[in-house]
Amino acid sequence: MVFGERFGGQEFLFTKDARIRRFPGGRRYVAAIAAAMLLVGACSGEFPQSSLHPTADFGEHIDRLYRTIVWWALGVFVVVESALFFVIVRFRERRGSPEPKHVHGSTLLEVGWTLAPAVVLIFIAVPTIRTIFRTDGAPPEGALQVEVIGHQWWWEFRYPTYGITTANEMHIPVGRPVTLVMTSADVIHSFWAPKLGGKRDVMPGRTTRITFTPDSAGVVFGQCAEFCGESHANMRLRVMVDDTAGFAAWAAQQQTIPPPADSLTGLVQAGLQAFRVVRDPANHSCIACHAVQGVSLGVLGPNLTHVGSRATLASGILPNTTEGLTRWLRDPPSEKPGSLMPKVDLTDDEIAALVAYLQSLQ
Ligand SMILES: [Cu+2]
Repeated sequence: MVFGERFGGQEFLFTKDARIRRFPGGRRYVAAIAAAMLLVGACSGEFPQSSLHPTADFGEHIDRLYRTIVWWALGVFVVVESALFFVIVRFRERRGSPEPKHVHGSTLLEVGWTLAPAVVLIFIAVPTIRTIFRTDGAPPEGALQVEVIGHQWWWEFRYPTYGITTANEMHIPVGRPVTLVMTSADVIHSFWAPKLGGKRDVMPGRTTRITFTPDSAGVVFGQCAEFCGESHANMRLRVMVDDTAGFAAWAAQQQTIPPPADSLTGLVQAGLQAFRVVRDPANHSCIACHAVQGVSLGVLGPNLTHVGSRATLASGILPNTTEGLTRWLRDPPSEKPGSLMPKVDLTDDEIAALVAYLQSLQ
């Protein structure tokens, strides 16, 4: 930490070892740090992620614990700063005052400043441990199970009881306990939708869980919270908390089977053909990585059987519109650095046809 300060008409830097040297523009540094902090504080924008207004029981437990700790921290701050202020004023050097008496060792003080933090830590540890057990228990009966698989850089969501596989947008019903059973296909990720609670690491070869009950409908934004490579920051997710009827309607729609290939016509049929083409020399093809029920079985990329019903693309970084799809198909790695989906030479006609086909997959 540096502090620029006027001293005898000059600005100085107070270094860690308390030596003072001239430091032109010190105040500008302080102003720049303050501005950067304000800027970071305003970063939520169109993708707000805050744990301060939880909408599930898990989030509320964390929020309550957080507030408890803030009050303890505030108490410690007031006591320590008051003592410091008192000492600074009471024992300041006065003109002509003799050197104060030097003391060494005080059993009372030493026992006091060992015991006081220990007592504070106990008052923090007890609710913390209670919260850990409360948020890590077995899922209640009747909980909706969703399998979460982290990939570089997108989220796969499977609903084993409904036979649904989707990506990046998880739908859950309000008021029903949900248990996420999570693992990773590659490296360590971390699932975090701050308003719901969490977070939990998502690891290859291991299963972790989060259980929560959402208490209000709406969209909850989330994000991978463990650095997992080049596009870690682009690994977003959305949790759509639907009312009971809305969730049932969504699930029913996701269970529909796309119309058979030979019933498609026009641009949509052309799009299906482009989707199936294997392109030399690199042998790239959509069907190698993506599944569409009745068309392809690829598992490396998101399941596209109902891609047209999703609000966003590419793990939530692009809107699922004609423009968004076109941008994505034209050059995926420029939209999402490191994307495993390569840039493929597609003509404008092929892109338009692919867009029409993908949008037809409702
Ligand atoms: Cu990540």
